Amino acid sequence: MLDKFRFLTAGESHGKCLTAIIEGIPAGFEIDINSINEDLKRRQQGYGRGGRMKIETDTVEITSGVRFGKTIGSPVTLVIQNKDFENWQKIMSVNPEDYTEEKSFTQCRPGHADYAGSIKYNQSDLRNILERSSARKTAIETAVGSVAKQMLKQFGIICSSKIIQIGTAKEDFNSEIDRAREEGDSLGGKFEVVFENLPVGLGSYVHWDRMIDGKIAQAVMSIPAVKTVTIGNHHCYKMRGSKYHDEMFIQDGKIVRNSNNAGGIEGGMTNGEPLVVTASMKPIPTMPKPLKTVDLKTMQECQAHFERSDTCAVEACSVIAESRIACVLIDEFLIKFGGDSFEEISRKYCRK
Ligand code: EPS
Repeated sequence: MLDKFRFLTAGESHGKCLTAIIEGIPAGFEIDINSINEDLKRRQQGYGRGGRMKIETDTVEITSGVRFGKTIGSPVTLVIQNKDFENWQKIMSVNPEDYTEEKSFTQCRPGHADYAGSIKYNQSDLRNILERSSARKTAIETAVGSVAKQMLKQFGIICSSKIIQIGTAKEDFNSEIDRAREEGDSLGGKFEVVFENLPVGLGSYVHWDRMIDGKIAQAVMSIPAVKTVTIGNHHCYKMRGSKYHDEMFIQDGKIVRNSNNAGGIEGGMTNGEPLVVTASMKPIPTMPKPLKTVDLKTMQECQAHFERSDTCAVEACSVIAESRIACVLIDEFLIKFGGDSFEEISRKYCRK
């Protein structure tokens, strides 16, 4: 989907490490590792996170593409070590001699990738599905997006996010999460991400796959557990046109609006107003109080597999969404103002 800012990630949840190679970052961009690590820390936090987050202290290592804090135009490689690998070395070994049936499982978790994944990839051990479908991989995706955010920031584009609702709670989120945890259950929720100071005209209306709202929706919807994505006012379907559309006025020689129901996008393009994206996350499917399911080996009804899980990860999800959206925005930014170096892009951007 991305054209100028492209990346691939690799790594299993309990494997040695998570890796990303980003291609297309022009030379001369300042990359601050501390700022990436700060985002990784934010992704690990939030009330309701589980045991794994007590083990990991996610930090990134940059192994290519940067010298003395600035990109040099070559691919940038990011690596996050999985501390938990120490406890899974034999189970996650690449060596066939280390094979053991211990830790394999066949009781699929409804709501997770286990069932469809096992059929698609012809795997009887559901660990082979769990390991990559786990939301653990969002750690390295957050790191990639953090680089994108830093690039956007160098042009004054900044982002923020907040939780709107956890389960049915609009205020006292923590007690809602405590109750779910005590009952061995899980919770989803809703969050909002805002990007400000975007230039007019990122994206396009000329083809369906160039509409930036479509790209953002794909980027956010593909975060594990996200089920809805909205841009702007989600009550649009029941509003009259006269109330929904954001009227335009002139103030001090500039075009201004008194509302932003469009959420910063009109005609598949940014319109200069803040980009406002809301998304909802379903409850996490891995639960201490397991759901009824089927053991794919015995074909008997049983209880779903459980090792450990988070009760709620909506706060983490909002940080991941910031990153995903940043990747789309920097890609569009480079399509419009791209060049081989930061200086070249800055010149184009100033002339906009
Ligand atoms: C996660 C790491 C995982 C889970 C969680 C997210 O670690 P582990 O499987 O070792 O507990 O805590 O992922 C899921 C619950 C899931 O179903 O995908 C992380 O780093 O965010």
